[in-house]
Amino acid sequence: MSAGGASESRNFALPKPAYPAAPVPDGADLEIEGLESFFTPNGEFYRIDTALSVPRIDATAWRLRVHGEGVPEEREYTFARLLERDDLIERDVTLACVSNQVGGGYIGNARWIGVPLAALLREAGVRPPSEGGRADQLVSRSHDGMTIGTPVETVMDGRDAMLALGMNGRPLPPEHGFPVRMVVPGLYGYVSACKWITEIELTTFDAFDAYWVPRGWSARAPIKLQSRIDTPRDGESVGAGTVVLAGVAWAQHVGVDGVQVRIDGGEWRDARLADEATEDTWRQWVLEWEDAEPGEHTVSVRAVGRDGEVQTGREAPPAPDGATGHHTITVSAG
Ligand SMILES: Nc1nc2c(c(=O)[nH]1)N[C@H]1C(S)=C(S)[C@@H](COP(=O)(O)O)O[C@H]1N2
Ligand SMILES: [Mo]
Repeated sequence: MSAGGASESRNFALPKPAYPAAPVPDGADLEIEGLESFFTPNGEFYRIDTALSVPRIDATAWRLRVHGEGVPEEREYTFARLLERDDLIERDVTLACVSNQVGGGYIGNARWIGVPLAALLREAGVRPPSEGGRADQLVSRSHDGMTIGTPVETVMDGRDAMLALGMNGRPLPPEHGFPVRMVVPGLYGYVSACKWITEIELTTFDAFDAYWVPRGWSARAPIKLQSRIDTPRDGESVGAGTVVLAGVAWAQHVGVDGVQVRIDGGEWRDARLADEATEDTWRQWVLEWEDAEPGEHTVSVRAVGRDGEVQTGREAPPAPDGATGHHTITVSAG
């Protein structure tokens, strides 16, 4: 970036990451009409904010404080100091909201550039509980007063938890947390993805409840194995004969190893999976349903995780820790 006030606005060049993302295989995006694209454009990415208006932050005045249990001396970082680090990572990560209904759109995939959070915490003296650290909760505070609690062990277990500075090749849009937000693969946004972050406090889950916890949501919330049918749409009329069924499945930080589709309560059939980008990203799937008879049909989908988990059909609402059940649609053929 150039000196002075360039970062007040979002008109600065993102730094080159020391560790670029692995190339996405051509076959990761099936490019089927009606199927959401592998990368979600910034302008279409879902938004969840409690703030009534989007915070506008002057990046030159922005500071990040890191303090608390196990941090011998409080640290303070400027935006310029984060940008000039030599350990920036670039990673593709699919973010998901705990309040997403089965089949819903509160999920998106982006290419993020950021500071590896575990490295920054280690510099500050933090050790995870497995290495004797007493703080088991990292509390992020934002410019707009949000608090988000994340397990210290999780952000330091080797996954690509980061303080993101860039989203899909651009500085973070104001709506998505400019100048800096957190991203942790595998955890729902309300327990990981603090936007407009200004403070990280090391504490314990016993000592502090983050914003959503007294409001009925779990303090710890890994993303649940889920899948969605994107096309056809629920209630759509399709021609009889061959119908292309396609959608996405996700199991962040585990990986998706299978997707199965069931028509009219019959046998589960294996869908074809798109190539995998990383285990932290969603995976597209497609099934050509060749013998669609005229009339009404139901179509359901389920995913299989790399750990062998088969997505449950048991229906649960989003609260307290994420919806479950099979996305099921009705289509009429003929
Ligand atoms: N400051 C702040 N950070 C926040 C939130 C918020 O309301 N305020 N919402 C959280 C929730 S619930 C989710 S799912 C993600 C959504 O990020 P996005 O709006 O960029 O998609 O941000 C998280 N970070
Ligand atoms: Mo969320």
